[in-house]
Amino acid sequence: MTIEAESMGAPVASGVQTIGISNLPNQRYKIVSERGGSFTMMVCGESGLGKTTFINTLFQTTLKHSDFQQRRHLPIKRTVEIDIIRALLEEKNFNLRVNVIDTPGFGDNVNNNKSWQSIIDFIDDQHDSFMRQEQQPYRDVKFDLRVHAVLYFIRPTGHGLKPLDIETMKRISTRANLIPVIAKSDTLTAQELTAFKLRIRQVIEAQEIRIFTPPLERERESDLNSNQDLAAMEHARQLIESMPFAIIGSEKKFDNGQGKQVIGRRYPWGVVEIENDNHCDFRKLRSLLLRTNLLDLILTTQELHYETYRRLRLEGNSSGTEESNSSSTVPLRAPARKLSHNPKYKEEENALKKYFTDQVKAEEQRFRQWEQNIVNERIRLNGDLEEIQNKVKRLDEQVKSLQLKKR
Ligand SMILES: Nc1nc2c(ncn2[C@@H]2O[C@H](COP(=O)(O)OP(=O)(O)OP(=O)(O)O)[C@@H](O)[C@H]2O)c(=O)[nH]1
Ligand SMILES: [Mg+2]
Repeated sequence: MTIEAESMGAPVASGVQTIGISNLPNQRYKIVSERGGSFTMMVCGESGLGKTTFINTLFQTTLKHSDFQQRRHLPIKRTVEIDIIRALLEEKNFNLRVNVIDTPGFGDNVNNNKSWQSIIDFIDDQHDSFMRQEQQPYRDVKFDLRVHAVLYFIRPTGHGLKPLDIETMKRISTRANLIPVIAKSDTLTAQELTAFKLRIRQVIEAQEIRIFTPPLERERESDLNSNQDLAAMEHARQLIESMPFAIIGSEKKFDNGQGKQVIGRRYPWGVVEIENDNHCDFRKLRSLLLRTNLLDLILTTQELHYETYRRLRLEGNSSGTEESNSSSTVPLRAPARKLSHNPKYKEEENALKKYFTDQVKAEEQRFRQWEQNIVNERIRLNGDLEEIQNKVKRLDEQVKSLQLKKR
């Protein structure tokens, strides 16, 4: 099913629910808007875990008026091919283009070997396409669908992770920001969920799978703003404690028993509310994706995942490593843990960070200058306006005196 929530030129969510993009600290806001304000996420995992439903739920709770509204009444069918859903979130003149990549579920086949291949190929292809565009003499990149976050849906078995989950997550985590989520968490009790989360975290650690973790401290000096920073840190801690996020998806609204219509799932004993933190982690996940860690996700994709891809591709090419002619082939990568312990890599990471901080400072300086120019221009225009108004006044008086003389 394709839902094109974007209507050309027309803001689709103007003035509706505040999702908080414009609340990002100024600097981060600026960088995001400078980079085109585009965010791409992907959902993947076994079939029937509610991936498509989740996308609809996410859009339903952030977009209120759009052609998405009409299309969402279409019945959800099994996803059979990679599907790109676009939406435009607008808030206080800040536009964020959101692309969500829906993927066909895997795991149904007797032989699930390599069922992750199309997902991995998609992620690699986007890096590859970006790299090619960057290599052009005029590097105004037109098409960028690099995946900033991959939500990996885990079946709510209560037991643990399957080898297929582990295999797939490992591959994703070396290429993109991986965010594991527990699907259909309404099917587990609170105790089961807590134990399940713990078990998953243990497996992730034991298998050395690198998952995206909200940074607890801001590394950039300019982000340090005591109170705001403390609150952000506390929020990040809460997010980390909740991982892997337990989510529930639904497109239906029910009365929550207190006369309020809420998106949820109805059971004989009551309604499970999707936007209730006591019922699931949907709000936390949404906040991480579209608000608090939007920039972290975009920047790590650029600085870590894309740069690693680029470096490996270039190294692979120059050393004449045999590659298949498929552009989707990516050189083998070192496991995440090894990467982060490699001093050479660390050096590179630090250099990148420094480069980024310098860029931000330069940008800020440019912005301030620009702001000052605008202020000066306004003062000049106001002066001009006053002069013109005086002229009009004088001419008015002349007309009046001429009219008097005529009489
Ligand atoms: N209990 C429960 N059911 C859900 C939830 N989310 C989706 N479902 C149901 O699960 C079924 C499959 O949902 P889909 O959204 O099509 O799942 P999918 O992961 O996109 O499936 P594929 O496209 O085959 O990969 C539907 O009947 C949904 O109503 C949830 O959070 N809890
Ligand atoms: Mg689907």
